[in-house]
Amino acid sequence: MRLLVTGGAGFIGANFVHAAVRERPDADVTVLDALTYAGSRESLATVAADVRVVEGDVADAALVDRLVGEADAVVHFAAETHVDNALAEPEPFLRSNVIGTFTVLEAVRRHGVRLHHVSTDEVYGDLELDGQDRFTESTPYNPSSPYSATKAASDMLVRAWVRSYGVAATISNCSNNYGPFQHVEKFIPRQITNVLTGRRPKLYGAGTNVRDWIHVEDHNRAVWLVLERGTIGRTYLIGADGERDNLSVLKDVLRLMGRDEDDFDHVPDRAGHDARYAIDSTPLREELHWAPKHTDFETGLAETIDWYRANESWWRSMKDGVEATYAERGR
Ligand code: NAD
Ligand code: TDX
Repeated sequence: MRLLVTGGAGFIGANFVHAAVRERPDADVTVLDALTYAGSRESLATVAADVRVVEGDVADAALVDRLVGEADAVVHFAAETHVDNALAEPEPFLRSNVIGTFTVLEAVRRHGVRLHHVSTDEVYGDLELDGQDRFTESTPYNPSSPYSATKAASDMLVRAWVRSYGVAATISNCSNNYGPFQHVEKFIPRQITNVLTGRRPKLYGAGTNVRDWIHVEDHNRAVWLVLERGTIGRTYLIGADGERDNLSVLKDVLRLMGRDEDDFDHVPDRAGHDARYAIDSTPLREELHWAPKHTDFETGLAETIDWYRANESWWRSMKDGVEATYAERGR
């Protein structure tokens, strides 16, 4: 299978490409990535001989048309992804997430190529903090941030292109990922690298917000299953029953790194901060027989901490700049 992976130099995309090279020798992988601040060739260094990396914008219609024309399937990860950046400057999110997805859709429509669109549970907005309900495929869209609004818009475009033009597409909406190669702007890597650089971890507000954590390898195994066996036009929710509040996750990080559990700073809360995300992934489990392999969060977190310790050269040059930006934003 000739596979075009957009955003393949980012966190989840790079892990997807690593797994494809490792486990799918029949896949011929091309990565299209703009190599923004969030993407790096270093994330693909160990598979550089096995994949073709094209540096370019997913909103570049001529380039996307050519690459899609050479592919049997597209897995579309490319997006601006950080909520705090979206709040500070939403425009790049409109361009990459909305126009970028539109550009991919037009190319797969012209060439009759299969598409899997990777999206987020944040399109559903948030749930009550102490509720028992979870997001399902039929939960109404209710995005809170400029980021999730643009992801919701991109999902709607995919649905419309399936219905109106018969594009062969599927969508997945996954919860919060953790694991290797995640940018140090994101919650878990930020706190790990804060400890490793002698800084104090930073918790937004009271830390009661709940995220539903899933290991990136479990997310990517689900993406493969949906790509190969999913029903065209359907949306699959991906989640591993990993609900935890931010304060608990932060205390886990501190404990696993040998620090006092109170050795962190409270910083001002995020605007519009979503209270709780939780995924009901029953259809994925029952119809596609997916199950997460990383079922113990603390083990996965300890392995992730080990990865950041062992791969300081991957994140070190980004760290000071990221923290300077956070400082400007008072966080
Ligand atoms: P990331 O920010 O680490 O990586 C995004 C990649 O896309 C980067 O390599 C970047 O260079 C590239 N990119 C951005 N704009 C581009 C453009 N215009 N053209 C080409 N490439 C561009 O993000 P991630 O965490 O790996 O997320 C990947 C996808 O998964 C996104 O679509 C995101 O919405 C979705 N998702 C992420 C999570 C999560 O927890 N991280 C959860 C659910 C869904
Ligand atoms: O320093 C921090 N302190 C803190 O308390 C940071 C960076 C975050 N937080 C909180 C905010 C959130 O409640 O931790 C939680 C997780 O924050 P992020 O890592 O920014 O993730 P989130 O906003 O939940 O969105 C992530 O999951 C869904 C990804 O960034 C999205 O791309 C994905 O769609």
